[in-house]
Amino acid sequence: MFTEKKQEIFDRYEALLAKKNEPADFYNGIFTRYRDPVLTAAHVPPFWKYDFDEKTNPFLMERLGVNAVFNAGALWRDGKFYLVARVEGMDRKSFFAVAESESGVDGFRFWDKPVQLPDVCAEETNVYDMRLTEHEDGWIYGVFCSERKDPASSDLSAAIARAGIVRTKDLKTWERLENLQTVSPQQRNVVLHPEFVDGKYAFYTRPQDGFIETGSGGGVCFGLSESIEHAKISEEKVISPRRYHTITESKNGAGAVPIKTERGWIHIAHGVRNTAAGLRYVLYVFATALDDPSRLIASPSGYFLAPWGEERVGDVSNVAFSNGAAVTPGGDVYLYYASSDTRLHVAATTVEQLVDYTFHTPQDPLRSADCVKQRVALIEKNLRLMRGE
Ligand code: M1P
Repeated sequence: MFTEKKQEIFDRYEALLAKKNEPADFYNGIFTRYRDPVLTAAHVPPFWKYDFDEKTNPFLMERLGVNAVFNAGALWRDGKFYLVARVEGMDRKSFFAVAESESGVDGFRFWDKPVQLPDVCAEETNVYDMRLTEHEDGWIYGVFCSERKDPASSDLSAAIARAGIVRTKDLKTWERLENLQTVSPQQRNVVLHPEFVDGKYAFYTRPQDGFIETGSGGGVCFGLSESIEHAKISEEKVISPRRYHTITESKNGAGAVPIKTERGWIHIAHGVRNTAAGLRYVLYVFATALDDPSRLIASPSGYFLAPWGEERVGDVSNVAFSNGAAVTPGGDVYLYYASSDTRLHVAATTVEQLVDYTFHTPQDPLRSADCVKQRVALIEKNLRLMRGE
């Protein structure tokens, strides 16, 4: 019974990993969605969860269950796709684990052991959402959220979020650097720019007054640091502001490492608005200038990707979130996005499509009256075309 059950567990796991993914029944001309998530809790190797010793686990129970696999940093290297995913145990603590695939849309297999970051701070309680930056200095950096309880508050849910920084050459050996210091008391969704700017390390930050609320934080910011080993930003300039009655009204945050194109740096970020049913997270796009990555040059209107169908439901429902995209030398882009803090999906597009979307989608005119004028102009143009005029 024990042996058969164990075999069944491994057979089911291998069948899941061998399952081919297919494009979903969805079209918008901007990206291709895929039918199945690329990583879920079921993709975690069984030997991370069960004790396979019949003497100590006669009922073959999961001893250390996994709740969810989601928000992943991404890289394409030497013909393979690598994800550093956020794996959340049933104990609510997250850790990082590397999964690799040949195709980028299916077959993601976790390496035998999760990442064990250097443990440098006893107060650090949770780590999550690593952005992977292949920097021109030759290192791969991982910038992630390092969270601890707020010692100044008696509220048990009061926490402090900071940006932790690690670096590696092979995703196996990780060196921990000092946490990023900024003027803002809290930081989440920090991304390292892949190139030096004015000879300095450049970061996208998201200042926030509290753990959940960004408060006076005006949006996604840009700041420079002389050093990466002792990263410190003394000035943060808003480059993608939050705006009233848009998808970024409550907050926003940088997502994937910006993609360099001939027209500018393309950023895929997230925007959050509040609703009677709670926060709604969607992905949106903006571009900054090649000669000055802090200068906004394009802001297509509205969201790029929102939770769709079953993606809308999960531990934190109505959330689409991304912290990683892999770009191949041929210009294919695989955007990894999580749905509802529960599982990870892929949306495939190309640099060419992203450039077209970013620079030819009209801007949000910010008022209903102007939005309807914008739409009527499109309708009239199409009606003329359809009439053959
Ligand atoms: O629960 C949704 C997301 O919430 C946070 O994002 P933000 O800091 O913008 O609110 C992150 O903790 C993220 O992990 C999570 O997916």
